[in-house]
Amino acid sequence: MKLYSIAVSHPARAAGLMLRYKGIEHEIVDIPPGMQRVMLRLSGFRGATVPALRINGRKVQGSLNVSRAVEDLQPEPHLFPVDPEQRAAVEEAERWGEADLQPSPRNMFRWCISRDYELRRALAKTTGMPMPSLVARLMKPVGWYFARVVSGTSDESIRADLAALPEQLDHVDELIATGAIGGGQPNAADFQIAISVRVLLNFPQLRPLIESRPAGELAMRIAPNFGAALPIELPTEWVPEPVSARASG
Ligand SMILES: N[C@@H](CCC(=O)N[C@@H](CS)C(=O)NCC(=O)O)C(=O)O
Repeated sequence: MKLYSIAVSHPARAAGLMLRYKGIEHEIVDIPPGMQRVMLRLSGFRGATVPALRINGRKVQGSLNVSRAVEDLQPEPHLFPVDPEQRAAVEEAERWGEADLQPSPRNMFRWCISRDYELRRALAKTTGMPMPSLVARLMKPVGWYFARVVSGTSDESIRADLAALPEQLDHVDELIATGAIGGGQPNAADFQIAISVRVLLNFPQLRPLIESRPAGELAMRIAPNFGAALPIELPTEWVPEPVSARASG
């Protein structure tokens, strides 16, 4: 089995963690950031995104499809509860995680990458690319393309994503409180949601909003090692205050 990934991709890491949880042997093919469209096409995939999984010749793309494909392949340990009501809650949480939460860190990261040479250099370095300074210069138009054309970000959209973040984190905490996620055995929604929260912990300005919440603890439990803080700088005035600061006025 081959998992096509990008080192900094959170849904790709979620896929890798699910495979590891199931004990399914797999090879990880790490694609350099920005090269995924070309590499995936050359590898026979139709879609442009990671995670992309090749299982005995079958091609599966998208983290929601991956969780189901690996569950079919090897049911134990379960990623989806057997009880229909619990399963529905997990599926709903997973869908929310994929559609609502997952794009936030990606959009913010791409918007910052398109504007910030130092961040592009840091990304090139962490992902082991040769000549990071040159790559950072050459990748400027690529960064712009992903930020503007692929992700459709703008100043307004990033400001709105940041404003929505506290509510999204509240929702993660609620899902933990209701038991849909955060139980003793991780399910598909745990992997989907925790990895997005985990990647947000790598944004130095957002870490204080997250780390003391149940959401932050879950993220560190599911994915203790995922990347490292990168010099991501969001406009300070757009960054929401942590809950404790809001509560004390
Ligand atoms: N929501 C999908 C999308 C994943 C996605 O957008 N992956 C990004 C990396 S985090 C990617 O490969 N993007 C490449 C592109 O849009 O060209 C999933 O959960 O699999």
